[in-house]
Amino acid sequence: MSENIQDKKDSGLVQKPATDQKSNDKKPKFNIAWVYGLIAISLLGVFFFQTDSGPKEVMWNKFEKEMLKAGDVLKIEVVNNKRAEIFIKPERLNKEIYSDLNTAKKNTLSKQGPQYFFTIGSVEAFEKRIEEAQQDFTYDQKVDVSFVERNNHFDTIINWLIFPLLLIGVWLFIFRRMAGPNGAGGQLFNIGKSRAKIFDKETAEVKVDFKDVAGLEEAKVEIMEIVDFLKNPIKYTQLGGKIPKGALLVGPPGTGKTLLAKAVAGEAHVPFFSMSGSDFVEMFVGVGASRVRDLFKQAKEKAPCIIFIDEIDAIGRARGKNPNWGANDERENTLNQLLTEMDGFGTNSGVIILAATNRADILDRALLRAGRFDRQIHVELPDLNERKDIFKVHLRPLQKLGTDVHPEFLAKQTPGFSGADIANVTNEAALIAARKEKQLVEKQDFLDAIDRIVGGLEKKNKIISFEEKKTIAYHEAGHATVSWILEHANPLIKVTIVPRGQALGAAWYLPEERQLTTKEQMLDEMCAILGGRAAEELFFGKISTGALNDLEKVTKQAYAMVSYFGMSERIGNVSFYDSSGQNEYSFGKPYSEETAKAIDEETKSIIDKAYIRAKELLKKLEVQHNALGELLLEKEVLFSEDLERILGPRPNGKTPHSEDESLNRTAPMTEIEAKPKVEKEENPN
Ligand code: NHX
Ligand code: ZN
Repeated sequence: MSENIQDKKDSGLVQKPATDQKSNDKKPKFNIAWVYGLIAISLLGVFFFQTDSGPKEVMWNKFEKEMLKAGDVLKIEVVNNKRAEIFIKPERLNKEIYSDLNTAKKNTLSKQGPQYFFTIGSVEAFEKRIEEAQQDFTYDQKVDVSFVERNNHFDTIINWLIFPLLLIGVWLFIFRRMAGPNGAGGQLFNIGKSRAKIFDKETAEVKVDFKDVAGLEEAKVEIMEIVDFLKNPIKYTQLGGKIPKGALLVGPPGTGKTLLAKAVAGEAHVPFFSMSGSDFVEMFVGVGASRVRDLFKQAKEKAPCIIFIDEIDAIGRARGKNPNWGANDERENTLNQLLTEMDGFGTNSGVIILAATNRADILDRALLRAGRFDRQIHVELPDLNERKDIFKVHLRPLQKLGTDVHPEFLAKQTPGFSGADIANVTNEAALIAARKEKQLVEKQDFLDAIDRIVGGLEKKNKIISFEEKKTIAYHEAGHATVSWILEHANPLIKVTIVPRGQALGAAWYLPEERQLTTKEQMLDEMCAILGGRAAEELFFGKISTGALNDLEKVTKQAYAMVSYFGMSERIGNVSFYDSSGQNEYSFGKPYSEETAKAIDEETKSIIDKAYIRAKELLKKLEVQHNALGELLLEKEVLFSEDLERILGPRPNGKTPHSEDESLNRTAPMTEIEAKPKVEKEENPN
């Protein structure tokens, strides 16, 4: 019996995975009410029947003295040799002693009786007692005693119906509870089922279409083709072409891979199974593979359709070379099953698999070979124009925008931002404007939002001593000075000594958007980064831990120059970069000890040279640098205008404000108005 019910439930789940979630949300509630109702009704019934209906129990003595000897008894029926039921003569019922029979019974039931009963030990003893009690009675007065066999319907019902029903109810209740979406048992019962969410015509949850995807023009073209494959496959197959099985969306986080997939779902009007790679993974062995199987089974039933696996790297990571490494066995089984399933159906079966990852390089090669994820669609960080479009999309929901907000300007201010970052910027800007009790979201709010997202929260109340403050100011002034006069360094927008995130101060650059970086650009950049520590050393004679982030950046860059980009003469045009990612499990380095030493030395030499250069530049510009540092201490934020005033125009003329009229800001910004309290307290003079 239990198996049947479970089977039914399971098959229901198989057929309707999409509504699974919803129905499970509602059903248990219904069930709880139902079961509770059942219990309540049966309890009530028991209570009602046993107390209100049927005869009242009476003690032998009372019966003998007050009823039998008084001649009130009409007859006695012994039921099943257990229970003696007493029928009182109707005409005697209005006697005082019968007034405890309740009124309802006096009127109807009790007229016929039995009104009383008592339980007898044995038939023999009962007969003897009755006989003794009626000793003095005449023959006519003697009471009839009849024996009846009676099936107690009530007991029968209780025994055969209500208790099993109750049991089933309780059992069902527990079962549902366990199988529900939150119950531990739910996972147990459905462990091998795929966790895919399905979106199709009935579930109008996906409202994204290609119109909502800004930027990503090339990716859209590619993916639209896939939609077309599904919509009219004949167009492609009649020429003998085969419809591809899958496409891999590759790109950094936040660039809209999932959005693109959702747009496909919204556009294709075919069922769309969505699932994350990590959904396959469970601690039980074989579950991942079973889920893959189930997913494909469901998909094939609904073909044509799309399967979308987000974060496929969770299962698609390259399999280890050494099979005894263990630990990853389960993941490998899942991957193997996926590979098999992708090969298992014919090319034209109408199931197209989309997968998204931000690390295509670590995926197993077998997954990427022709016939599986044939095509890779690269979803890159948006460029200037794409960011502009994305801003336009995200500015739409903002109700009131200041007249000074232009998508072009915002796009220029956000190099390297992903679509998700831009969404974050617009949202943050609206929140900042609301915090300032403004009626409009203005340019300044957007700039503050960008700063916040890049640098983290401003910490104006951080306790910083004057000595530290000065070190920070000179450090930042060092960055500013060096980057200003170096031809290839990134243009500086502003420097600040307002703590933000984990940084105590920062120099803000607006990196040029370029595809290639020359050696000169790298060297100049490193020089500018080292300008901070150089200034500390030169003008304080002390260096601090503050340069940690700077040194980290520089070291990585120098190391990359030597070992990846072939930019050191001693190492030569050699690169140890591994774009295939296939050597992840081999620990040793792909070069000899001597080369390792040479790389280290070259890296150090590059950094040393850049540092010396930075120091020389700063020595030459000591006056300007110190002026900058003092001004920074005073104003806390300096913009490129201030820098130009002190340092003169930049050598290549590339200053952000001269390039872009709209970047001219009306200093001072809010930061200056609210100076940290600490400074005043600690330095009253
Ligand atoms: C800290 N951060 O964590 C402070 C808050 C010149 C003042 N101690 O280069 O902010 O000092 O141009 C353990 C030990 C980060 C953890 C030392 C984490 C040092 C940023 C570096 C400004 N701007 N550096 C910069 C900065 C810092 C850091 C650490 C740590 C500096 C500098 C961090
Ligand atoms: Zn620094």
